[in-house]
Order: sequence, then C-alpha cells, then structure tokens
Amino acid sequence: MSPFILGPISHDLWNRATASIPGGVNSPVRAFKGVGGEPFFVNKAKGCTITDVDGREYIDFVGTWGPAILGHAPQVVIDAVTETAKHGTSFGIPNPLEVEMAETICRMVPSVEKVRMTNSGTEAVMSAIRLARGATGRERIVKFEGCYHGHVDSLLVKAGSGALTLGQPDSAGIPASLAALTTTVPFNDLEALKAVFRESGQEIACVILEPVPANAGLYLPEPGYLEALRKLCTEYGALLIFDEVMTGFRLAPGGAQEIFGIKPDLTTMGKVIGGGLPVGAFGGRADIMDCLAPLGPVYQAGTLSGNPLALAAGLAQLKEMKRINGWKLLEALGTQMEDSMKASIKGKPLTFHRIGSMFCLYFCEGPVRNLADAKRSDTDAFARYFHTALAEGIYFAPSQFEAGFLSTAHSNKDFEKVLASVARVLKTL
Ligand code: HOZ
Repeated sequence: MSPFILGPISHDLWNRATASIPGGVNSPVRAFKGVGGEPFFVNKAKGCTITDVDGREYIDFVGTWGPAILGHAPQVVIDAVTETAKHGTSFGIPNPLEVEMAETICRMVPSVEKVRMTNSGTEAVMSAIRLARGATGRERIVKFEGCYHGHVDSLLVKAGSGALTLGQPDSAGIPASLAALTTTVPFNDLEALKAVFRESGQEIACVILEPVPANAGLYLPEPGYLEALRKLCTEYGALLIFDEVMTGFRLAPGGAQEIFGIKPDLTTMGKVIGGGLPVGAFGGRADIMDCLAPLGPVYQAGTLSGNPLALAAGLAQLKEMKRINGWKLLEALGTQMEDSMKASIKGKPLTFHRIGSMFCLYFCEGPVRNLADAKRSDTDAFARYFHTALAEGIYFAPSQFEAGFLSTAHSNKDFEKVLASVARVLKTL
C-alpha cells in the first residue's frame, strides 16, 4: 500500500492555517484527526472530481457533506447563481425566490405545510427546538445516542459526527442545567423509548432524530420503529421532529419521510436545497409554524435568511434533479455499488450499509443498528482504508462516523476503483 503523501502547497497552507485558525479548520472533522495525517486543500471541483491545490485529482464521495447531489458545480447552478448575483446578493426584504422555495418545499415534503428558511442546518434545528418548546409549553427534549443535529447546545449530548470522532460527544461550554433537559436513548430500542415516555412523557416537548442516522456511520431504522415512535409522540402530545438535513431531497423528493411513510410534526432541512450555498430550513404543521414571530410568541430571525443566491442555487438544483429524474438514477447507482461491494466483502468482518445515495462501510461484523454497534468498528482499519483510497485518488469522509454520498455525476467506473482499494485493505485485516 502506498501511503498518501501530502503535496507541498497543501502542506504549506496547513502550516499557515494552524497558526491562524483553531486546529486549522472551520469545522473539526475536516482536520483528519479521525484518520491521522494532514488534510489537503481544494480549490476546484467539477462533477465527482475534486482537485487539490497541488493539482491532484480525487473521486469525491463526500460531495461537500451532502449538498452536491448533481456533483460539483453543475452548470444549471452556476448559471442561476451568476444571473441572480447580477441583480444583488442580499436584500433583507422579501424576495420572490423565497416564495418559490417555500412552495417547492411544501409541495415536495409530505408533512410540511409552512416553512421558514435559515442559513444552516444547525440554525434550522436550533429554531425547531425552540419552536417545539414554545408551542408545547414543555422543556424536555429526547434525542438518540449518536445522532447529530449540528452544534446546537441542547443537542451536543451523546452526539455523533465530529463530536464523536474527536471523543467529545458532550461538549464543554454547555450549562449542565440545559443538558439535563435532554434525555438520550439508544436508536432502534423501542423498550428504552417507551420507558422514557412512561417516566416523563408529559414533560417532553419533542423527540428529534435523523430518521436514517448518518453521523455515526449509517444505520437504518428497523421495521416498525418509526411508526411506534410516531404513535408514542402523538399519545403523549410530544412533537416529532425529523432532522432531514442530510436525507431530505436526497433519499427521495420528499426525503426519508416519503420512503418510510411517516409524517413528523416538524422537519429540519438543508444541504441539497442550497445547491452548495449556505442554507437551512425548518417546516411542518401550519398550526405549529404559526407560533413563530411575527404571528406568534416564538422569536426567530435572520439577516441573510432567504438569501437570493442560495435559493436560486437550490431551486436550480431541485429543478434539474426533477428534469433528469435524479432520484431514480441515484437508486440505480447505489444498487450497483451495494451489489459489488457486498460481493467483494463477503465472508470478511465488514458490514456495508446503503440507502439511496448514502452509504457506509464498517470494519466489524454486523448487525450495526445503533451507536454501540457502530463503535465496535475497527477505526484503525478504517484509517488504513481511508489513506489507501486517498493515495489512489479516492476521497471518503475522514472519519468512520460519517456517511458517504453518491451524486448523479458518479459512475460504475468510480466504484471499480473503490473496490480495488477495498481489496488491498482487506489483505491487511
Ligand atoms: N457536520 C458535518 C458532518 N456530518 C461536517 C461538516 C464539515 O466539516 O464541513
């Protein structure tokens, strides 16, 4: 196995970055702490290829952590942003694209009757939690171990993603009194959930989850689990929030809720609907959404919310996905990848999960159905796999506890390269 050697320009930038940015990065998981080594710097991306500052190319399976569903820099998005920018980049006054985006989201997402835009998924989740508390008059929230909902105070409790990668699932700086209002339960454990409801059901403002948890790798809800959760929330008057920042507009036009046929009360969204520009959104039942200011008592605001550039990019991306029936294409690609991957790891202590265009390879025997299972994965073996792939021009997320993403720009040829890397790593297990 040839190790990945960082190019000189990246190395120089990394030295400068670590001097002026905490840890050298603006989001922790990018620092390669989960796999070792130094990250490379990118200044170009097109389709499924990213190019680093030293001119090396990689097949990208991160897709800017989800937004790049058509691959990087699709022409329709570039054109929409360029054209829109000519007329101004921000107004702070209602603009027509906000109406078009709200109508589009309400049409596409089964449970959403009204929606408000934010600038990131974190902001969307923070607002949805406040709204759930304000609308119910209750304070307790329930989340799942290993689920990650952005860096919201109340939700950095047993959190996934970078927090899990760095061994900081419970962040410093969060008042104990606030964290005490967050109850965590293991995913796919219905009895644990029922026990929480029996004990404190009348105090619970909301239950928030990624319907397909994708921040501790990727595992799926077991049959009947989401249905039972929906029922419990309704029975106890707690709101059900689906965090579809990653799965929304990706797994299906209407996200995971369309696939599983469950209607949450509120949904948080982001990534794909921004076409690679900073965006988030939260929406749901009209009676709950109308508790927001200026109609109701729950305050929520944002200077750049509904930004025309971000919405033009997102709308262009959604229209193109619809035009090419991108979801069908992605399902076919995902199936191809899954079939060949499963055939090549057969009999080995590895577990491959895939739903639509999201996937994960765990370095342990299955089943992997919750955080405790995901943590059984051999993260040293993952790091070897990551670096082998990188040296061969394939970029996966630099942590075992993240999902992989396919775009409509990927092809079977790209999977063949991945399989060759996997085969080489398998020999070292
Ligand atoms: N929260 C992202 C992973 N689930 C990482 C974002 C980033 O580093 O860009």
